[in-house]
Parts: sequence; C-alpha cells; structure tokens
Amino acid sequence: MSIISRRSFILAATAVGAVALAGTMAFAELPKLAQKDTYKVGFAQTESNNPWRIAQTESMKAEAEKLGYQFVYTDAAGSAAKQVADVNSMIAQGVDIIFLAPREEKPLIPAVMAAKKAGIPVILLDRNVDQSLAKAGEDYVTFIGSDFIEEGKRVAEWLAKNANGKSKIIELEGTTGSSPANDRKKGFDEAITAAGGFTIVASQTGDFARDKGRQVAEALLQAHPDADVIYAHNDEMAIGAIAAIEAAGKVPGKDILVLSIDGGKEAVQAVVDGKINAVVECNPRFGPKAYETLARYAKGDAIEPWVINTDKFYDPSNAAAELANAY
Ligand code: GYE
Repeated sequence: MSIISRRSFILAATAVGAVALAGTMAFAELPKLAQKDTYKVGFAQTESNNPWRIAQTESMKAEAEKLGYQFVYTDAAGSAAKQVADVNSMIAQGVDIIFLAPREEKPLIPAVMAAKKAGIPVILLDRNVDQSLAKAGEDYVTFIGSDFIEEGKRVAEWLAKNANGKSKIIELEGTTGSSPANDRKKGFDEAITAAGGFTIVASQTGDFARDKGRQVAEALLQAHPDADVIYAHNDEMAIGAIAAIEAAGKVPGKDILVLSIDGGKEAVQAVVDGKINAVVECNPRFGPKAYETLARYAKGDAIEPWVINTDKFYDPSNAAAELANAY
C-alpha cells in the first residue's frame, strides 16, 4: 500500500467507524424530552375491564387536564398485539412522551423499542417489561409501580399469622406473562413455603378477570374439595371466587379464606362484610407521580429506574374506616 492510499484507507476506515459509532450511540441513548409549557402525552392502557384500570385512566386523564396537557388515550382491550399497534399510532401522531402499561412482559418490547427509535421517551406505568430485553435508563425512562413481590409476600405473611389451621391453597393467577402475575406468585409462593405447613393445591390463571376467576375457582373447588384458602392475584378474581364458593354451598371468609390484591371499594366492602379476609392495596392513582416524573425528566434530572408506589393493607381491623378512601 502506498503512503497516500494507506492514508486514505485510514481516513475512510475512521469515517466508517465514526458513522458506526454515531449509529450505536444514537441507538444506545434514551430519547430526551424538552422542557415545555405543555405536552402531548400518550397513555396506552391495556384494558378497561375493572375498577382498578378505570381509576388509573381517570387519574392519568384528570391530572393531564389539570396541567393543560393534550391527552392521547388508547385502550388495547386485552390484546398485547393491539397495544403494540396503539403505541405505533401514538408515534405516528408525534406525541412527546408515551406512558405505557405493558399488558405482558415480552410482547410489548417491540413497542418500547419502536418509540425509542422514533426518539420518543417511554415511561412504563403499573406493569413492567422483561428486564433481560429492555432496561430502565437505556430503553425506557423508568418503571412507576408497586412492588408486586412484596404484595404477594404481605398476603402470605398475613395468612401465616391468621390461618387458624387452614392450609390448602388455591391460587388464582393474573394474566399469564404479566409482571404482576409473575411477581405476585413469586412473592406469595416463596413466603408461604418459608412459613411451612401450607400446600398450594392448584395454581391457575384467571386472567385478572371476574368471570374467568369465577369459572376457574368453580372448577378448582370441585377438583380440590378440601381446599380452604383462595389467594387471588386481584380483586376481580377474588370477587368471582366468592361467587364460586357460595355456589359450592360454602361460606366465603369462613369455610374458605379469601385473600386478594388491589383494594378497590367493592373488595374493601367485602372485607367489612367478612367475605374477603385481607387485601393488599395496589395503588392505581398514577397521575400525579407520572407527570411529576415527566417534569423531572424534562429538567434533566437523573431518574431512578423504579419509582415505587406504596400500598396500604386492609383487614377487619381497618376496612370500615378505610372504605371511604378506597377507589
Ligand atoms: O392488579 C389488576 C389489573 O397491573 C397492577 O392489573 C396491575 C393489575 C391490577 O388489571 O387489577
């Protein structure tokens, strides 16, 4: 190679390298958010089939209105594929930021990556994505939500103290592949195994839905007539399970203990009525925290990878007093 051609080779190689580097850097970097008086914010909801989801949407919408932000809302009606399409349509509409409640941990990864590629920051709300496929601070800004492992653990700890000899558990799991279902199971199963003396006789998904929860509880109560505890990953399935227990001629809360997570008004009332024994709240009022995080991010603050919501706990000792505050 002559000196000249060698030099131009090095120059060319450097130029290629710089382009490649710029390419990876652009891809590796989280999209920024400008500080503005108003924003066009997208909220991609998973479904609207329960009071928890309705309270969450209400909170996101009301707070956006209060701040004078434009609110672009989609409801995926229980379909991860629709939710991916919803996020793509928000990208096409040029929203400033997307709040995404990923229905399941893996199928929403392409949506997170598409927004990132389009230069639109994403904040995950209430559910998380698979941590081996996308990361806070790299692919999305942060995850705002409860500690689901802790929620499951709190249910197990209450049961270990208050079981009074009851020990055969039917577990009604949330939506398969969703972070709250995975983590509420993990937290509960580990803590109940550690407590000792309990058996999970069956564990099956009720998809976080009332009617599915009732049907699954009905079938599992028939298959396991000696079951004396039902742990449901959310209120809707717990309320469905109450109907199944009554249909089986048993008394919910007495013959069969019922434990739940969410803490909506109907469930807290069921605690007052003695049909549910204990509920861990999962706070759905995300609005204030969501937009406060948006503002901090726009200001250039370093955002923690997980903005944790704190949850209350309801049992017969406080349910009547707390009823008015439940959503
Ligand atoms: O418990 C349930 C809802 O993702 C934490 O999803 C949320 C859960 C909540 O449909 O009721």
